[in-house]
Amino acid sequence: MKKNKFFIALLLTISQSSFATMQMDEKGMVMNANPDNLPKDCPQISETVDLTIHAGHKYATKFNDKMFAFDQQQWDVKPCAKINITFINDDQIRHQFMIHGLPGYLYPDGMLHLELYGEGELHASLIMPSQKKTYLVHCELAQHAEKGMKAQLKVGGGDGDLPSVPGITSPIKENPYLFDWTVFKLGGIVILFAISVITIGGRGLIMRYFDRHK
Ligand SMILES: [Cu+2]
Repeated sequence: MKKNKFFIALLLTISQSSFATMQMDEKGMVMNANPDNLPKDCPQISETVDLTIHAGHKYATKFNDKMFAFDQQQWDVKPCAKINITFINDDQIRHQFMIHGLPGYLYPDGMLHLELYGEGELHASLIMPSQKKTYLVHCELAQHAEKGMKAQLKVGGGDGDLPSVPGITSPIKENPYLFDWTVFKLGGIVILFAISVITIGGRGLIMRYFDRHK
């Protein structure tokens, strides 16, 4: 009996320590929220920003060929800003709000992860570092980012735009499912040129060989 209690206590301690930054219920989960710890490079919090972010199919209708989107594709905060996020999923399906590239000593895997299994609302806070940087925000579910659920969070104006952010930057490839004929044409010209060089050169070599062995 005593042994069992000890093991249960031990298991609880282990599970609580390894999931210390994870909250989960039947509606969704929050991983790596950080409302309190200042990044090393921040002497203090510069501003507190309340951000309400919606996710859903209806926000994609303004974009061509998109299925899912956040209601905004870009946010801009000051260096060392504290952001209080309210994440609302307007769809009946799962959506995530993930920020990547955060400092690993505060955010395991450099990531803040919010996820709602269906319609609902979640809250999480984080504190951004001081450097000017553009952070990738997306939903990591299969094909959701490709279908439009991608955005960027800029700190201090950011350090450029990310590719394939709907309405902001063009995709790296217009449509990955279509064959890119321009590459084929360019490649074809190069191959034709190579073949002609080889055959002309080769013929010259053969002729020289026969000349020598007449
Ligand atoms: Cu999604």
